[in-house]
Amino acid sequence: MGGLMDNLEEAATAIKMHDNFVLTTHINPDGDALGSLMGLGLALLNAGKNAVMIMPHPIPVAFQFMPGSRQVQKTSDVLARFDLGITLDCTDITRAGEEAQKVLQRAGKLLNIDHHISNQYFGDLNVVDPQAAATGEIIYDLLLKAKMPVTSEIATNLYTAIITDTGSFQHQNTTAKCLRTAALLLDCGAAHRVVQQHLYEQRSLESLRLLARGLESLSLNEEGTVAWMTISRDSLYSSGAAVDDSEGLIDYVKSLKGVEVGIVFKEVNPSEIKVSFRSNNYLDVNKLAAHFGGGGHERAAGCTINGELGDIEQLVIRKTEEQLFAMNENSGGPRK
Ligand SMILES: [Mn+2]
Repeated sequence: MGGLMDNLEEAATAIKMHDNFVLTTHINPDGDALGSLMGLGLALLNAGKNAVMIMPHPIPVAFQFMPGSRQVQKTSDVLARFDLGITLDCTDITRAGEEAQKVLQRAGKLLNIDHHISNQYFGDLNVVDPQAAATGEIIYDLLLKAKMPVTSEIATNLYTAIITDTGSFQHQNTTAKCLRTAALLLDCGAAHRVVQQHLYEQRSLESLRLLARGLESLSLNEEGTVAWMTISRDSLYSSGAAVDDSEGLIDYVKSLKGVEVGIVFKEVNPSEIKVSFRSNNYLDVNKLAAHFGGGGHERAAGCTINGELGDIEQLVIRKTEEQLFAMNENSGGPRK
């Protein structure tokens, strides 16, 4: 097994020794998923290796500015065998999607690089650091360890990874180390303004209309500790927005004064509700989401539940209040 640093060393050795890689990340990718994928992918390509980056769906438009996004191939088009498969930001192998799973299982060895506390250690080699703010932060350390140059393109990818997973350095996972890594990435030529512009200044009118609908639905429990927002099929329709446009709405929910847990209920399909959780100070929402078959981090997690929107809202809010109450009982009052 070995410690985390041993595993980083071993991963660096594996990367130097092999020449034929396939890399992927989780479905519904975020900035960290794609930044880690393309950050590591480009580094391997720059080193003259064969590195195939695969995803089951096209890169979301919002992330197409990221260097290397046009080199990512459709998973179903890739039939070759590889020496080393690498998953990035995936808690378990199913997160990569069914097709990618087949490609990865054909590879000689599997390297799992992630920072989720709920990671399942499914690789032959696992580099899992829950202290890392983003998987991209681990990739930076790995490139350093493998003595592979961090070009401005790679830096922009890894910087995007850190920016998105820390909510622009607002979340609790913003450590001194993560800020130092971000600073080093700027030294390497990461395009700070380009990243900010593409991530936060390209909103569509539809997505802002969806925000308005979402804010209208904002509710608060009696104690004022749990707030939630509901994105129904109707609100998606009437705003003309896509499900992707609801990304980031949860930050508004948890910004409400006095709230410990923010929840967003999204009716992604009829009777299929995606639930996102954020906590501000003390509730472990990874545990809360795990109760419903999901997971993530202590302060940010999610799950998908099948059933009627209204029923699921009630169920989840009751469970959230229960866990909050249990914590407050144990500590003799709300922790600050
Ligand atoms: Mn991540």
